Amino acid sequence: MGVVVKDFNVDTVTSEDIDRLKQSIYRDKVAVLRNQGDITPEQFVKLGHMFGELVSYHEPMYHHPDFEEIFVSSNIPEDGKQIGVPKTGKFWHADYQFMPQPFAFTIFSPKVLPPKNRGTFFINMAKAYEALPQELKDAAAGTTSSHSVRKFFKIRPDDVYRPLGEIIREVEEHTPAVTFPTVMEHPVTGEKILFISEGFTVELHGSDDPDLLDKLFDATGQLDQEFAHPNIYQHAYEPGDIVIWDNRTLIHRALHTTTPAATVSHRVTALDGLPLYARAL
Ligand code: 7UC
Ligand code: FE
Repeated sequence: MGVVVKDFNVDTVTSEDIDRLKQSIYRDKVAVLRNQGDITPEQFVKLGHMFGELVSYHEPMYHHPDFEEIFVSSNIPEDGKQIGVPKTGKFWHADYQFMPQPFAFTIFSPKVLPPKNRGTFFINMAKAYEALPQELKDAAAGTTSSHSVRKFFKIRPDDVYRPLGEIIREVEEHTPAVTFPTVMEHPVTGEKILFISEGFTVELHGSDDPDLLDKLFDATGQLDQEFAHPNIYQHAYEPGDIVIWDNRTLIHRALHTTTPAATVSHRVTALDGLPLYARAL
């Protein structure tokens, strides 16, 4: 899946190049920029800005100490201090699916790769929709789904000794669940996307089948604990890769490492000025 770019240089790339790259990501869903191992955090932010308006993560504990636009996932402390958050994204999701404006592009830069199990699982939810049996397509049509961060909101250092009820209330107040059409049309490609994920989608409205959401998770491969479902694509990283994907169409899940090997990654996330979807289906 996707395209590979071999001679990318953030300092010489033109806006026409970026436009072509964006179009190929809408179409092919993933682009890999090779040999970017020397990119600085500053250049990484610059790259992000070329794709659109960058959005900093709503919880500051994820921010890079010098660049708040960079979301840091790390399990190795620097000078005894935790930077970013460990073990992020180990569940099926689209980034910011629980927010009013989910991102158009996720730009991901693995910094320290574990020796084994380096990569991310993806499911293309346009293809997954296409592959559904007709009765599930019919059942999903015209329904809406709600998405929340509540199952995967990480306790912050300052939350120690706070009552859980108070934290839960705060999460619901700051990040109330959002509702989108269950099936939506991609604003660029016109594809039909099933916009649900097992990690963030908490409810489906407008169906008389209380099990419909679970049936959709199951049929699209999101309940497969062996990751053998034909919809699941395992993308492997090479050192120096930057991977950019269409966050409207792909859901993803961090790979489970069986050993607690060091892993560090940076990401920036961009809006593209287009609506999340062209129309509800
Ligand atoms: O800690 C995490 O796994 C972060 C997750 C709840 N949100 C990532 C995102 O961009 O939506
Ligand atoms: Fe993610």
